[in-house]
Amino acid sequence: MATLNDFRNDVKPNWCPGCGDFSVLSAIQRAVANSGIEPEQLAIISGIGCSGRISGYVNSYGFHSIHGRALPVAQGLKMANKELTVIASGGDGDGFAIGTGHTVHAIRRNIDVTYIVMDNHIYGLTKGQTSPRSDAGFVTKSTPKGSIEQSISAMEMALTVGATFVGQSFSSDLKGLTAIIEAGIAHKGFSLINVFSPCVTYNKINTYDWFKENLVKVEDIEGYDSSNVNLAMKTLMKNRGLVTGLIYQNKERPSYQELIKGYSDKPLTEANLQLEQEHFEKLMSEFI
Ligand SMILES: Cc1ncc(C[n+]2csc(CCOP(=O)(O)OP(=O)(O)O)c2C)c(N)n1
Ligand code: SF4
Repeated sequence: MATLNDFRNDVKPNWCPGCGDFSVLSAIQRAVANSGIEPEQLAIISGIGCSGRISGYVNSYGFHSIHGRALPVAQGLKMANKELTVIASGGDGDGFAIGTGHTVHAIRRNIDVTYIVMDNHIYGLTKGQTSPRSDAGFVTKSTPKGSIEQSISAMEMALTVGATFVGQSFSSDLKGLTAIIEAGIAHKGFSLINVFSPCVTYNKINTYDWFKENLVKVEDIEGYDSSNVNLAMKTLMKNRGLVTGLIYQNKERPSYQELIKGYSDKPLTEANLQLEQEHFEKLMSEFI
């Protein structure tokens, strides 16, 4: 059985020292090892951004796709080879700005993919512009007088479009982060995991200390029930979305693949998809 070491490779991350993304990398490697997955059974599909580099740092299949497009690639891959564990990943810009449309539809479609967002409330790779997750008033090179836009309430949005798994975590909490990724992988359907992952170089507001002061753990909320969507929404709204842990899970709703009638028992990559000659000729006769 593969261990944590089997998911490490020789590529040295070029993230800034202290970047929150190091913990996300470590948590993914721990979570897949704990889940009994082998490197050849895993694919990590990332978008573009500092966070997007993560697919190159794990010893598994990987694809560093394009900005905001990790999810279409990840969903296509999972549909074609259902035996693979597919993890999609990227930044808050990737998932909640340019890729928002894909995020919303992937959530409601519910294909069995685990989506990990490294949310630093800023665009890191392009050297520090306001992201849709930046708070109103946030000062950057792109908003020198402070952002006049409201930040997107990503977790609330996920609940309203029918999410079956919504979790949040923090880079400083390696144990909690590993556990929520394991739970996301085990979930039969789409899991959205937003990780507060500080950018130490460009975001001097939402620092490790800032998150420590502001985050509330669902385990510490008396009577919290992660199967209650109304409670999940209420708790998020009350705490400005700054809630960590398993926020919501619906174990009843079948995944997209389970709903497709006649969906191949085998991965499509192994199934015989060739048309019989007779069917082919019948089809062609309609056009010729
Ligand atoms: C289609 C397209 N538009 C814009 C860019 C420029 N670009 C690269 S990364 C990025 C945003 C990075 O922010 P985020 O997704 O939050 O990731 P981070 O770098 O913070 O991890 C942008 C706008 C691009 N590469 N491709
Ligand atoms: S710029 Fe920010 S997000 Fe990018 S590697 Fe450095 S600390 Fe991390």
